[in-house]
Amino acid sequence: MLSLALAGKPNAGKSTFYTAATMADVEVGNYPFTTIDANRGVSYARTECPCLDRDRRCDSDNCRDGKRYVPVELYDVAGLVPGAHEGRGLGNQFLDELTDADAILHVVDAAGATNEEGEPVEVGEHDPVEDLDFIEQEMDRWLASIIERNWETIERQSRSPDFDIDDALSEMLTGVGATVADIALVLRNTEYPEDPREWEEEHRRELARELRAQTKPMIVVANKADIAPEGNIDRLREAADRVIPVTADGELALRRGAEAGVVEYDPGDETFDISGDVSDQQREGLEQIRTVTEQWGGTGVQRALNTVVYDVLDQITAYPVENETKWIDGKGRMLPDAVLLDSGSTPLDLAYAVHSDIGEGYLHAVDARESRRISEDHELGKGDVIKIVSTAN
Ligand SMILES: Nc1nc2c(ncn2[C@@H]2O[C@H](COP(=O)(O)OP(=O)(O)OP(=O)(O)O)[C@@H](O)[C@H]2O)c(=O)[nH]1
Ligand SMILES: [Mg+2]
Repeated sequence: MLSLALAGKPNAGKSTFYTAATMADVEVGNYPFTTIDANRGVSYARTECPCLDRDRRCDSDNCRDGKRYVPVELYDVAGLVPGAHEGRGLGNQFLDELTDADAILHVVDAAGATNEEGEPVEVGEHDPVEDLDFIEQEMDRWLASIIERNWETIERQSRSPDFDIDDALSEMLTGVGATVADIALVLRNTEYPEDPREWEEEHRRELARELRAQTKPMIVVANKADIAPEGNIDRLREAADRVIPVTADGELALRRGAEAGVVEYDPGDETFDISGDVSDQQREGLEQIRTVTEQWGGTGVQRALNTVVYDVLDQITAYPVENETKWIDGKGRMLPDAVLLDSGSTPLDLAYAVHSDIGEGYLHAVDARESRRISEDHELGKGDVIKIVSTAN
């Protein structure tokens, strides 16, 4: 499963985002370092279910009337302050948690209602643009320190006559969660001496920077958009690439309202209806959320997740089935599974993603929309429904 991490300053709203996006119960508080241990849970990317092209909707629990929710892992880590790599705040213990993250949602308090350390201040008192860069810097320093720690080993290896710096670096970097392809790219983009004894600190830093940029793509969640002073979001957008205005609190209220049956809302909807009895106070709160959803086309929580999954990580969703005419599995369930794959993936990749046995026993595949066989190296498209024939099924 893809793994997405929420990182950012204390008190920015990471746990609120996490709670809203997973509907898990975790502690939220208006003080720094409410969260100490990482919370891990399942959240979803939203897409259109292929059942919309059929005469009935599918049976999946993850499909609501054609809105298909595809599971991804989400985790919420402790707040990070500048200097964390040298032990400030809760230090860098949580940085280790980011090792297996495929991407990072950097949660920023766009309202400027918390200072550099995450302590509450008046709305607008702190400039959130100042919070943008430090996460990357902290991660770079942390990675550089891991490289530093391994350097003695590399120096020792370099005494061997068949020493190769690229091989040695690759071996070390797979240890911090980078793939072979990532490392090849990083090494191509970095200049460094062949002899490890000639490396300076700056070489290690640059390697760390390239590695982080390649393996930890990031978007900015401009949270607390409901109370952000005018202009803050625009300024964040000028300063960073992918900035999504969000009200995590608003999303949480809508999901809870939907669960209680007083609000009609599915995660990712641009708007909502109040359908049950609510108190005047609740109605007022909901109408306040409406000002955000009207301005930004929703609360932004689902948009942030979708941007990471489909734009940043460039995933497609494919639907394996056993029966290519009815789009069902062996138990008669229609479109039971949705699988995220790197774009450019083939039916064989899908087979392996379903199960390694299915991949190993792969015989051929059928595009169920077209009812025709497709070759092993055929490039799958968004929303493809695929029957895989394997000796293992
Ligand atoms: N106005 C507003 N407040 C929010 C929003 N999201 C979170 N908050 C508030 O911000 C405060 C901090 O929220 P948390 O989710 O605990 O923040 P955190 O980033 O997990 O904080 P640490 O665990 O301390 O690092 C709480 O008082 C939340 O209610 C939002 O969208 N709008
Ligand atoms: Mg928290």
